[in-house]
Amino acid sequence: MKKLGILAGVAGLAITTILFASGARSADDAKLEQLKQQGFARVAIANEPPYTAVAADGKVSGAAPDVAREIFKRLGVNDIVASISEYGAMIPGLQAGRFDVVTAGLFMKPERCAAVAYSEPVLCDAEALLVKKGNPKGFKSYADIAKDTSATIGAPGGGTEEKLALNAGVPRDRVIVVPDGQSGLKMVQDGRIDAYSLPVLSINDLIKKANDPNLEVIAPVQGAPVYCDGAAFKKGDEALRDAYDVELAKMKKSGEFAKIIEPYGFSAAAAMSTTREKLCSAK
Ligand code: 6CS
Repeated sequence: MKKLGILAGVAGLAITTILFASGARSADDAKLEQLKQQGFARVAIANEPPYTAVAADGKVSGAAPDVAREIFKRLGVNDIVASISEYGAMIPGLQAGRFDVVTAGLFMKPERCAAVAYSEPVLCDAEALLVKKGNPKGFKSYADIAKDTSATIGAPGGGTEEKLALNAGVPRDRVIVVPDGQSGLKMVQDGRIDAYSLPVLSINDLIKKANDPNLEVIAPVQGAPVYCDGAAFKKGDEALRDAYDVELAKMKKSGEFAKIIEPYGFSAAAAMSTTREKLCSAK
């Protein structure tokens, strides 16, 4: 996957140079033209169902890549090629040119909006905690975890839940970076952490598959906002982002957007009830 990414990057550079030399396109269209010539868009995902998923045979699915695949097809880019990344590495990877876009449920927040060019909203969700059955420590919020000096919480590195826990006052040494959902589940089952936090739909997917009667979901986490993601493009690729938004808006209007994301449990109405502008200016 990595080698393909490097080859694609070199090919992309060559194509962009030819397009500029031919004067065929403005800088704005060059990126989309490059992706068309390349034949695919390199997307960053986390492999966190139902947002993103990679099957044993390598097939990529999940609400975010499925929306992206359909939109890129409409833009003349035939496919997507996915690389799995930790949330905290997605924006640096995008800025370094390792991905063309992040389609992973990377929630819009002001600090991220300053670093990337987000599309309009796609997937919205609240936050949840996975705990032992009976919620023995009575957690309802990140502040509850902060108050209990013996409590530990697991969360994705560079992820929203890690930030929420730290901002609620949980000390750094009690916020444990967990690489993926399966690890977080196991750590709660083994009592190595008291809670594991992901968005509601991700935790629900984990607990359904675990089929373990000794686990419980606390959702929504009190005091935590409902977030929405968007496809995240590199600053400078706003023309590509705008072209993406045109197709996204058409799909929202026609009902095709709902047809893709709602079987995964997401609400099209929630994404259509807000905007990038509102989400990027949220306090
Ligand atoms: O945007 C984020 O940081 C969070 N989004 C998802 C879909 N899962 C966890 C991650 O922390």
